[in-house]
Amino acid sequence: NFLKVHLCSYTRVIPSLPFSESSVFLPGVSASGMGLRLSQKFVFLLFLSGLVTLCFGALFFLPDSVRLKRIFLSKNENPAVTVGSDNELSKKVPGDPEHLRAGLKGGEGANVKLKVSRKPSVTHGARTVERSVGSRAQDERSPARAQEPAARDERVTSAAHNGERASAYSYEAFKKCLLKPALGKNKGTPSDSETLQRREKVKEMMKFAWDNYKRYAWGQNELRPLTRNGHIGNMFGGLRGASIVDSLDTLYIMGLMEEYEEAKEWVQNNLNLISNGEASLFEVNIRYVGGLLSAYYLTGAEIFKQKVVELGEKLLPAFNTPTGIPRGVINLGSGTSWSWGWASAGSSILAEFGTLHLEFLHLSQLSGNPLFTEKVMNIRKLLNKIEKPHGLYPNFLSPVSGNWVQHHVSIGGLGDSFYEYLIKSYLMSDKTDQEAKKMYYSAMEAIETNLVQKSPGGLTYVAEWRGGILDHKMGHLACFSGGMIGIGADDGPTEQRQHYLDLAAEITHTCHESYSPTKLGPEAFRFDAGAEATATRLSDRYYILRPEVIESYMYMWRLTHDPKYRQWGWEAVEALEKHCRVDAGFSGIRDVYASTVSHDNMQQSFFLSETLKYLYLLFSDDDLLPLEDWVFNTEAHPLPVIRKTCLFESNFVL
Ligand code: DMJ
Repeated sequence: NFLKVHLCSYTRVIPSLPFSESSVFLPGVSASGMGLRLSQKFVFLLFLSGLVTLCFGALFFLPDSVRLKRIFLSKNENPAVTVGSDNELSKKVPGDPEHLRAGLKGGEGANVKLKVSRKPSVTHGARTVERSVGSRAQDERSPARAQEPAARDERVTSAAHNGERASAYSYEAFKKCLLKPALGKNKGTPSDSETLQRREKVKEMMKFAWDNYKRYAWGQNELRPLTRNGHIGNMFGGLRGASIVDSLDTLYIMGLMEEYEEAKEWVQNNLNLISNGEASLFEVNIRYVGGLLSAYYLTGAEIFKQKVVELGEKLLPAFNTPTGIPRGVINLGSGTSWSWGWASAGSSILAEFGTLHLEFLHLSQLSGNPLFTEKVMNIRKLLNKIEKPHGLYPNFLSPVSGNWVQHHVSIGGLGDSFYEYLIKSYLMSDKTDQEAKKMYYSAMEAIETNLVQKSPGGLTYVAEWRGGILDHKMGHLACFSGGMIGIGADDGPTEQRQHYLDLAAEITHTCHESYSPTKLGPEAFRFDAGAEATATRLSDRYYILRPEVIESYMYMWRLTHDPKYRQWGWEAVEALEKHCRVDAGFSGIRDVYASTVSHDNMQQSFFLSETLKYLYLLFSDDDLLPLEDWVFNTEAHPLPVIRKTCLFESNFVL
């Protein structure tokens, strides 16, 4: 009994051992073990060592959360498989063929079921998240996936280190490295009166949305315009003021200076980063980190830099996984992280861990701490090396094994901004990041070969791919791809440049086609069973003030100056005014095909950050945030191109 209980002390293991109680004791041997013959002692020791080996081996099959496993195995777990970070650059990549053989093989053949909810909700409608209405990520998470906060890298919080390096950062040097003034010669004021009037209208919409948020929901995350109260939600881990942080740069660009000052003051006095809630790493990064970074770069106000570096450090523990691929949810206080409960087999989501690169590079830039860059370069390295089915990147990857978990590929929800960040990483590096460039154009080639389709009515669209089978649908989220393919056209292979620009225009046209008859578009539209860019399911007909179609109009306008894009943008302004403006703000609508509008009572923060900003830029001259100097993160926060040589010459310490 002693042997059974103490050598194999984890009770769940005992019943599964291949020994019966009597077989623990050898025949002819007294229980005390005294007076044994030498051969009996040898057999006994042999048996004992076999038992110990068996118990140790069994540890590998225990869930990660079992304390015994963490005690015995945790020390080796992280360093052994983290690629390229914390001096582990030379270690083995879990995605290489050797690991693929040993690891959890995912894909079509794997016995894993996709649990992603297809219900509409997405109150914080990220491109990456499809989840059921009102679901709480922390309720859905699988408890077995809970991770202990791994030991914090001492470089993370070393104030002395950051202080010393950060003080070397010179805002003045940065400004000298811009090719043009950020706000243009005349703040982008267009010369023709009609465009100017349209721009003024958009500015008025921003002021209206802001004033109502301020009046009814100040300090909370979003405004509920029908009930005239605030919404906090569960995406930001106890952080507040999402609409404020998301609006800083829009207010500043539009010259709403009083409002900008109020927002800045709130950040200074009320943005409390000491929070213990569970946050979406992706959402906090794109809205808060992105919002604070661009506010800093546009204004030079130190408070934004200070806050963003502090917040960035709180996100780092999410990367403490066997592969360094972060999990989707993090407790900002304890650093504990989880995978989303709805994500297939505890996987991380491509568009979530693939949408950190731009912000994290800037965090290193501002703090002087290379750790941020190392973390995202590690993700890049793994993705670059892993085998890709038909050259495509599936949406689910295990942060433990580094293998794909499901072969669902989409340029819309769950995949989208990963592709966006590849081309934007290249552009933001002053076109020096050749790896990002190569990965982007190879991914584009695979997408064109496998996903891009022409409908019977002649519309070009990007279908979704489920283990080789096409789903002929496009999400509203996927409509950002018109703009993305457009900005990437010029740097593609010479013979492909015009082709990419044409493809961008065709996709943007298709997305415009989906905007009817209200002139607002559904969440998803189909191209089968006679459908041509229309939603066939009632549950796909909602519009939550999303920006993606307008985002593509803005880029296509800048690239082609075809007046139709401004015209289409104006149609959207009129439709927003007609269907989404209510007495106390703007609201999403439940059915874009209904003659009587039903509102969803939510003014999303991305409406202020993206939809209205892209509209404003569409009606501005191109020198307002010129694309030679700025890339927009996926929440439309402008981040400057990093010109290393120039910064170095201007005495900026990298
Ligand atoms: C925004 O938060 C970002 O654009 C994100 O990448 C996807 N979805 C929303 C807007 O639709």
